[in-house]
Amino acid sequence: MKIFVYHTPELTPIDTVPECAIAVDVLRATSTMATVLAAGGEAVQVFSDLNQLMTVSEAWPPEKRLRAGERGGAKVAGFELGNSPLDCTADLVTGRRLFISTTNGTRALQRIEKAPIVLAAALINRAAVVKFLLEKQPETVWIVGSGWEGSYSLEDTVCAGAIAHSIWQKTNSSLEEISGNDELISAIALYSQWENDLLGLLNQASHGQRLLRLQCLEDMKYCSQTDILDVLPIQQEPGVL
Ligand code: 3SL
Repeated sequence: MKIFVYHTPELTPIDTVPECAIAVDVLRATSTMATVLAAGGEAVQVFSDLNQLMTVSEAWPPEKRLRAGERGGAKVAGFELGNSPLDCTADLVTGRRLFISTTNGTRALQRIEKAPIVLAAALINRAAVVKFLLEKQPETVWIVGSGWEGSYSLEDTVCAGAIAHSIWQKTNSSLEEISGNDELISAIALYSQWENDLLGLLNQASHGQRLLRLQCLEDMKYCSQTDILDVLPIQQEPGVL
């Protein structure tokens, strides 16, 4: 297995797809998606465009759908939910489809949707993603950070490093065997330095700072945990996990 890390969707090659592509948006889109599916959500359907989300979700009975919209970290007016995983309780989401549009996370998923296997990963479901990769053994894997409007984000890269580090340890591989690019090695180095204080790292991150200004510390504490949800968000059809 060769693992490539891309810090943002824009950095992925345009002329090829890997066997397996993984979108990461620790703060907070992929953490929210994993939470919804673990809590009994029927599916998660992603949109970059808010109007399109409204149109498509209209076709669903109101009691079977939930609409989540986030821009700049804040909930979009008229939507039931923003992008806080802590709002996605089993009571609310069981049996319902989450229609979601966020600033960066949904864009990352759309960028990789043509890969034969598409996953959404966060720190909270890292172990489930690693287990799947070890069983499936895809030849090439991309881990794609969502970043923030085209720029690097620490929290996505540390999650890429957490996934790669676990594969590296569990397979007893050499780094050369699993490394598809230099970014993979720097992601593992970042994770190795911060694995015992991931919340501390999230607090340093620019998007972490933005969320702190929006009073989202509890979300950050939740999203900084590793391996707490045994759930594998996997694409069923383009845009639907
Ligand atoms: O950018 C995104 O997709 C969001 O996850 C950002 S936020 O954490 O909801 O602000």
